[in-house]
Parts: sequence; C-alpha cells; structure tokens
Amino acid sequence: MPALPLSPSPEVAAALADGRPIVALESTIISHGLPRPDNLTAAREFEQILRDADVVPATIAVLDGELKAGLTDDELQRIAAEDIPKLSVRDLPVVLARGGSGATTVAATSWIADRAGIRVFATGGLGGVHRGAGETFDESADLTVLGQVPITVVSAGVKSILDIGATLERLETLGVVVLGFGTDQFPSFWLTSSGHTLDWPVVDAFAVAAVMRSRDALQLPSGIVVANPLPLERQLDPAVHDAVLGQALAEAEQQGLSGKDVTPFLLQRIVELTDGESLRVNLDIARNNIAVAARIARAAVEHP
Ligand code: PSU
Ligand code: MN
Repeated sequence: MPALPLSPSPEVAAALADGRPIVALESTIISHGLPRPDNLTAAREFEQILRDADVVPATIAVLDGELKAGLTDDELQRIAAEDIPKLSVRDLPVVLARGGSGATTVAATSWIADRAGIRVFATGGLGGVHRGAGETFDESADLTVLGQVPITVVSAGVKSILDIGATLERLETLGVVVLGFGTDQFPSFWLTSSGHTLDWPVVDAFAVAAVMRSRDALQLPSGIVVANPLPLERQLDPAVHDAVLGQALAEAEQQGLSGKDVTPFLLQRIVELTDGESLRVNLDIARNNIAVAARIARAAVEHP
C-alpha cells in the first residue's frame, strides 16, 4: 500500500507517543463557518482552550498535498485565508494526488483524525440531512463517515437550517451512537433543544469514555456523537432565530444554491441578519464543545 502523507505536528506526535490527551479540531469551521477576521482569532482561541486544560490541540487540514494534524500559526493563517477550498472525504484523494490544500469538514477531519490515532474531536455543529433532501438527496457525508469511523465528536447537534428529525433517523440507520451530555434533549445548535428527545443521556465525561470502551470492545466501526447544548440562558433568542431562519432559507432557494455552497451561505446570511448575535452564540457553542471534548479526552486517557 502506498504510504499515507500524514504528518502530525511535533507536539501531536509527542502526545501520541506518550498517550497524552489530544482533541482534533476541524478547519472548515474556520475557513467557511466563521466570518473573517474573527475566524483566525477563533482558531487560535480554540487551541488555547485545550492547552489551558492540558490537552494537545490537533487542528486538521490538508496543506500542499499533506494531511496535517496540528498546525503552526502560519498554517492556521492559511486556513483562515479567503481562497481555501472546503474538502469532504471524497475530495481527499484528488487533492492529495495534486499536492493541493484545503480545509476539512467534519467528515474529512474525522477520517484523518482516526488515521492519526486521535479519538476525540470537537466541532460546532454537524452537517446533516438538508430540508428537501427527499428531492435533492443533499445529505452531508458527515453522517456516513461517522458511521464508518470510531471517533467521538462533541457538537451542539445540527443547525435548524437542516431537517433535524431526518438527520437523527439517518444517524440511527448508520449505527452512530448519540449521547446527550447532561440532557435528554437533542440541541439545534443555536437553541438548547430541537424538541427531539434522546434515548441516552450521560452524566459526565467518564460516562462517555465508558461508552467508547464498550464500543471498542464490540469492535463497532462507528462513531459517537456527544450532543452538548448551550444552557438556556446562553441560547439565541428563539423569536430572532425563527425569523432569520425563514428568510435565509428563502434567499438560498431564490438564488438557486445547491451542494456544498448551501451551508456556508446560510451561516453567513444568518450572521448578517442577526447583526452578529448568531456569531456570538456560534463561538460560545464551539468553546463549550471544546471544553467538554477536553474532559472526554482526559477521561479516555485515564481509563483506556
Ligand atoms: N454546520 C455548522 N457549521 C459548520 C459546518 C456545518 O453549524 O461550519 C461545516 C462543517 O465543516 C461540516 C460541513 O462538516 O459544514 C458540512 O457541509 P456539507 O453540508 O456540505 O457536508
Ligand atoms: Mn451537501
């Protein structure tokens, strides 16, 4: 088999060798999920939250034909720049073959993190089944890849721009474990609850680590989604949420957007329509998920 061009940073390589806790971070949230220049500030801050918790950050991306796990500040700046493409799993072979670069989605980040031996990953929200998918077949590869890769990903559920009920059904079909972190409510990203109830709440990071161990013992190939809602007092105002969501969805349809451009367009429009309030909540969510992922990575290392 040809060698995989995967190069963990020295910091990540050392942590892997010593069995110290590591959390993977995705780069599409930086390149396409947050507006410039807040995105670079956020990328640096996300890594710092992990370092402050004694966990090694591994931001994942593809640069010049190499899979990267752990980026230098120069490399973070490249990811935060204007013209970096968004890469899902199916794009990886092409971009590697061409020596190209790009930011990785949840799907691509999960795949690369697993190849690197990293078991825990923090993001904001997952991709999922788009509204109208019955017609368009637009379902994020995040879901299928989480059915194939034994990673634990902490997220605030999926955004209400998607069909949340259909997304939960697909996660069931694909064999993805869904745990509610201190809740039985599946969040809808900006809102604490989507109205969908989960079967399996867990009390803390050690309970998640115990599920990881049983999944490994069962030799299941699939991932674990840890749904981690913001507390009610920090969610987006539901009235504001409902108003802007309808407008952004209508505009995407009027503009005839499809495929991988839909998610970035909706995210950016919602920031504009809420005067930045959705961005504040978005950043709060990412920080909250990263903090929980740090606790899970530590718990998994303490009880391997
Ligand atoms: N959802 C968010 N913020 C994001 C994304 C999704 O709330 O930044 C990004 C993630 O990188 C996710 C990707 O993996 O969008 C999904 O895109 P698509 O629907 O094209 O698969
Ligand atoms: Mn899509």
